[in-house]
Amino acid sequence: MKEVQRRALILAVAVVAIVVTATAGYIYIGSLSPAKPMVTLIRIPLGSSTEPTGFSVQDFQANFVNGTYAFPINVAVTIGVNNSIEWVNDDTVGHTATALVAPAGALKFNSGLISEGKSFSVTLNVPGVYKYTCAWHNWLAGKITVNSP
Ligand SMILES: [Cu+2]
Repeated sequence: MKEVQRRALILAVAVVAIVVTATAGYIYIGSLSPAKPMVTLIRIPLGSSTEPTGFSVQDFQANFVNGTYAFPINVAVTIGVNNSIEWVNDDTVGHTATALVAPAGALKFNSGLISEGKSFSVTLNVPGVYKYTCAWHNWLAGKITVNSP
């Protein structure tokens, strides 16, 4: 083998070794950082405190929990287990995210008052259906489905 060919071969082997090492290192370092939980945002729009036409608090109180509630639930999200919901209050008055329905074994979350511009988040560890409302404005209701792993 000529000297030039020999040097070219050594160089090629060195380049391959560097690329393989860098790639393996990158994959290894990536595996060290745990998967970040997904966060689903629910924004509470400006003007949400105004009661919409057609809303009936009697209908809400009688039927929301048991499932025959006639008023539309505008927020419906589906997430994976151990993922989070974050409510952001874009309104000028405070609201809450108060669970009235939760799967067996799950805590019913309750944000307390989320002031203007503030947010509240909850991580849901039990699969199933959650239904929540604003304690002050019951038309601000939503349904969260947490899928089984
Ligand atoms: Cu409210």
